[in-house]
Amino acid sequence: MVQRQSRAVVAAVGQASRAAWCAVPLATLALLLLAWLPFPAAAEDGYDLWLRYRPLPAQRAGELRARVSQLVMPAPSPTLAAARDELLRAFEGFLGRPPAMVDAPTSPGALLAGTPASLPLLRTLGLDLAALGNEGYAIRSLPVQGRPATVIAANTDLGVLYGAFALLRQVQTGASLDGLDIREAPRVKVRVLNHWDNLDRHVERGYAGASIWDWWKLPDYADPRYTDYARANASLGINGAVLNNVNANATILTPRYLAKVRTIAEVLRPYGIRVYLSARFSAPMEIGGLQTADPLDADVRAWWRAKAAEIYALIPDFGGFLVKANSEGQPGPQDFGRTHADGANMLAEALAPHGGIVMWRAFVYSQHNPDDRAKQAWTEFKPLDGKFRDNVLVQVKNGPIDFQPREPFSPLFGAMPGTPLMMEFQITKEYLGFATHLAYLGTLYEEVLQADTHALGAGSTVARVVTGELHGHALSGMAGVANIGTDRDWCGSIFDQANWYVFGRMAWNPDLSARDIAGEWVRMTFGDDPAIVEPVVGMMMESREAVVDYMTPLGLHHLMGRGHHYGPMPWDAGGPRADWTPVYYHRADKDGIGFDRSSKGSNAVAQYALPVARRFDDLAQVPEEYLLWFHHLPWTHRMRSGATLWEELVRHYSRGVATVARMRETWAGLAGRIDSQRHHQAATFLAIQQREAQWWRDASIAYWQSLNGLPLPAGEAAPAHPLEYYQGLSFPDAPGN
Ligand code: GCV
Repeated sequence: MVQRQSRAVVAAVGQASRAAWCAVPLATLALLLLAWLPFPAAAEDGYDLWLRYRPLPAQRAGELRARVSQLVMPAPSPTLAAARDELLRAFEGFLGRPPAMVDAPTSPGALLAGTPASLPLLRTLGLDLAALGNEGYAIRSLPVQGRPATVIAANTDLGVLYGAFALLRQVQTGASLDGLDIREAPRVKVRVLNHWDNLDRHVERGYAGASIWDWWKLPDYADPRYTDYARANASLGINGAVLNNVNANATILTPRYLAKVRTIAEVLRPYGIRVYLSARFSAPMEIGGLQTADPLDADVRAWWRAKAAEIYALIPDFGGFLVKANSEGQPGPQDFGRTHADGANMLAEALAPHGGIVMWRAFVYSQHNPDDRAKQAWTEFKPLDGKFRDNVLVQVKNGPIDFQPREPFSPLFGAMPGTPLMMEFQITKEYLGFATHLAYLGTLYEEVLQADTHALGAGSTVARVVTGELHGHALSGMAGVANIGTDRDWCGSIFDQANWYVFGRMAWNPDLSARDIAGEWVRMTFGDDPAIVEPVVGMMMESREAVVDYMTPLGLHHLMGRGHHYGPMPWDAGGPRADWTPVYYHRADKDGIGFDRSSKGSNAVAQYALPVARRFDDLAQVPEEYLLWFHHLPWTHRMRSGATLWEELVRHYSRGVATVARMRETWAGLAGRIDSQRHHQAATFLAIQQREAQWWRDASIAYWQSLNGLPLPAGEAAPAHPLEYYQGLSFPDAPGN
């Protein structure tokens, strides 16, 4: 909040000068002056996220001032007002004072922003806005009335807001504002955060404090944080928020709570963010007094139609419902002998007259089904392809199990040409070390989005399924399970802000590169000093692979602690469900390790298109990063390196720990270049990560050795403790559970 302080100081100086400023004691003036001076290494708490707008160095400030000396931007709508406020706030931050507001350019260096309706002058400039649609924007450097100017133009107010943030990103990332010719439109229609926030403010799998939705104070009081949340999302193009947990409480659909939801919707609306709710399938019974929630029952259908009408009367731009049904104990249509399509279509029918959509989750598996859990979503949903109404998106997790550090892409992508499939990524790091491990998820998202499903031949990437381009769907979507809470830095750590950021950028354009986005984020978050940018981007780019190495190398998965999912517990065979135990997934014994999903095993490979199925099935072709996901192999299996599987496994564990040690050193070397508060936080968390990476390595190796009795490869250190030590650890306070 350094920026806010300096704005306050500016105001204070202004007031002082209007009064008898000469009467102000010299010491006070000196203090005011000191507070005004930009100190690059001043402590920052991370609240401003990537929208920091800190003062630019003199030369760049001079260049920018010449480019943006005036702002021509009528703002007849709340969205345009939000865009204008953001530009003024940012340029005041960059330059110490905002550009002059004028009705028409009177000197070189004007910035014009608007739609042809809000700023008719734009109509004279010959801009072609046709292809930009409802959310796109153009940013051009061009002469206006004979003077060099910069123009942000769009068909809609929201497009202007997105364009304003895009222009600011240019400044923040050190790009020149000369010769701009940018045209952007999102490739995915519904770009939405999923909050797993309960009504008691506990966040399921949340590691950043409590829910930001303060249900108690709502509807009367809207925390100013909601506006900053909206700004951050709009800066990325995120246009929706599901406010409550998919493990839903029907109470959210009662009038008392809908009034609260309306207040949030009103704050988010100017920023183009629609609110959605997770709907509990049995709500008609729980809050509606009906005897059934059967989706084919006339009374149930009427209840949902009335509920939709009630919601839209309060929130005319309500987005729709997200539903987790018949999964992990949640009620659903199968409780009444109906299919997922029956359930989704009933809700879709209720929402359709109002323009709402249903996001129906395919994260469905049952402990009563003896088949491989990885196969169950495909088995359930593939036969329903083409049976959903056209305002239904089926929301599919990126992999077939559950947000593991690495999974192959879900075989549903590409397998349901008649149904728009929405991607569900997890931003919160349930399985990647919570908020205290640095794991930049851009590389994970990119790996999944660029995977080739071969559904319609080579080049049928998951990204093209998700955008709807592959199978020609107009409706498309990407969801990210939010990592946001009441922590001052929003995400539980500075580096976790990058995961919110990269999700939003890739939801806008799934073909953006993880490295480029990391570069953007670092420049916006820590400044564009190459001595910072290069090493920090380097750390981020290797960080997720490090986590895979020390937690779940070579295709292993689901080895974490029961319930809270903290730390290693590969020996666990207890608990309520076999398909929640690590032993179900690794199947290790004295002879070998891995889940046989090949054609000789569960045949999960057959759920992929033929070229992919063949590659995963064939030991000679399967990428080694998925080896033990698809194959059960002897510990002595020869890897492509010539080492045995056991030797290679141990190497991966050690490599993961070594990478974290290197990241930690790199970060330590940046002390003094990054403000002390954020540097200290990340340094402390990297120390935790190094300790826990070692723990994962040692506990895992100790357990595998207890099964295979093999010696460690030469040069590899023995685990620090015997297996019993690791097995005796317990963490009743681990968060997010
Ligand atoms: C919201 C995993 C998580 C659960 C989560 C579930 C889901 O099982 O551990 O906390 O529940 O996924 O995505 O529905």
